[in-house]
Amino acid sequence: MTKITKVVIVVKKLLWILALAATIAAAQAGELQFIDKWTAGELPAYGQQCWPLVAVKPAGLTAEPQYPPGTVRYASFNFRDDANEPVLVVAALVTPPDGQAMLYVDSNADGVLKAGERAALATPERRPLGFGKPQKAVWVAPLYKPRKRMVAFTMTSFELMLGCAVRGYAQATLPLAEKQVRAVFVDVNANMLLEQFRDAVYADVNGDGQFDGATECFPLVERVAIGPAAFSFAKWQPLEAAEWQSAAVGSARVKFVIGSLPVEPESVLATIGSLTGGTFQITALNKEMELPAGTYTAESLIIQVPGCKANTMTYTFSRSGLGTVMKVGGEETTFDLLGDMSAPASFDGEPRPGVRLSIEINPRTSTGMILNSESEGSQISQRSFSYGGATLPTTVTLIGPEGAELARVDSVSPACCGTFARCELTVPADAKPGEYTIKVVYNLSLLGQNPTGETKFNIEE
Ligand SMILES: [Ca+2]
Ligand SMILES: [Ca+2]
Ligand SMILES: [Ca+2]
Repeated sequence: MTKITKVVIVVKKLLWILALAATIAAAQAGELQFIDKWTAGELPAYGQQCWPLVAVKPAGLTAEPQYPPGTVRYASFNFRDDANEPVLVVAALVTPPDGQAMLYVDSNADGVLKAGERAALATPERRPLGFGKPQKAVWVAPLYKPRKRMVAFTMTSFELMLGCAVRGYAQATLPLAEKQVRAVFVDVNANMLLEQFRDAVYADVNGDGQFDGATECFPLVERVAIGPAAFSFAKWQPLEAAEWQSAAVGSARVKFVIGSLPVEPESVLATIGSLTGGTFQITALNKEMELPAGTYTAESLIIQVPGCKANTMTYTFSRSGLGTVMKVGGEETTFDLLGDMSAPASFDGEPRPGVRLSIEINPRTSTGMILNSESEGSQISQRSFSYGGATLPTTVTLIGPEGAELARVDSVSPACCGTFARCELTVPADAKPGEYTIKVVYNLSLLGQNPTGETKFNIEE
C-alpha cells in the first residue's frame, strides 16, 4: 500500500475519532464510550448474524446466574479476532410464562454469565436502523471481545433464531479519476473481519454525499472495480485496520484451456462469472479473448469429447463452492477450467465389521465445480445416465490399518467408460480395530484425468 493511501486512512480515522468524541460528549452520562451510531452517514453500517436458539447449554458456558423463572434457550455467536481466530459469545434468552423475555450476554466472553450481564432493552434511538421488526424487542449489550463494541439483539420472525447486529465499518477515501471519493467498508456478516466474498464496499461514486445501495455498493473481492478505478483487498483483514491498494484497470487478453485434455473436444460451452457481476460464455479453448479486468470464476462447463465405440461423451460440470479464481489484469494469461481434479468420497452407514457402506463420489475440479453428469451420445437428454453404470477402471478400495487392500466395490455393472458416482463396499466381518481408508481412483481418461480421493474412518475396539 502506498504512503498516500496510508496517510488518507490515518487522517480519516482521526476525523472519525473527532466525530466520535463529539457523539460521546453529546451522549447521556454513563453511556459506554464505544457506543456509536448504527449508521455511517446515510448508510446503515452494521453487520448481522443469526444463530439458532437451542435448549442445550453451549459448551464453554461454565457458570450461569439464578435466572428469573421461565424457559431458557441459548445462542452462540461467532466473531473473529485480528488473527482470524474465532471468539464465541454466548447469549441466554429467558422467557417467563407471561411477560417480556430477558437476554443475558456473556459480554466479556469468559464463559461465565453473570446477573450483571443482562442486556438492556433498546430505546427507539438505540435500535439499529432497519434491524428487527418494529414490534419486537431489541436488546443492546456491550461486547469486549474481540473488540469493544455495542451489539444489538432481536428474535427473528419465527422466534427460532436470535439475530445480532454489530456496528462494523471502516471509513476511507478512494481516488477515482481526479477525485477523492468517500467510501465505507462494511462488515456485512458481523464477524469483525473484512473478508472477500462476504463483506461490502460502499463508495460515493457520484459525489452526492449519499451511498446508493443499488449502484454504489460493491461486493468486497480481491479486486473491486469502482467507477474508473480499481482497488485490491487482502483475503481478510481486521476491520479496524482496513487497507487497500490501487489495482490495474481496463481489460486484458486471456485464454481458457483444459491442460489435461488428450484430444480436441467436439464442443465446449463454459460460463465464466465475474465477481463484480455479469457472465461470459466461452465456446472455444486455447483462443485469446478480451475480458474486463476483474476476478472470475468458472460457473459451468459442458464439454463433448470423442468416446469409445465412436460415441460422443458429454461431461457437465457446475459450480459448488469456491475454487481457484481467475484474475484478469494481472500476470495471468491462461486459465485452466478443470485444473487438477480430485474425487472426494463420502459414505453412509456406521463403519463396523460386516457392514455394507454406501459410497458417493463427487469428482471435483480445482476451480470449484463438481461433475454433474456424464452422458453418452450427442444429445444430453437422449441417453443421460447419472454417472453411468459402475465398473473398473474406476476403482474404490478399502485399505486396512496395515495398508493391505481388504475389499473392492461390490456392485459393478459394466459401462463403456467405466465411471460411477455411487457404489457399495462391505467392511470385512473380521475387520480389526484401527484406521481404514476408502481409496478412490476415478476414471476420467477421456478428459485426461484420473482424480483420486481418500476418506478415512476408524473401527473402535
Ligand atoms: Ca461473562
Ligand atoms: Ca466480515
Ligand atoms: Ca452517491
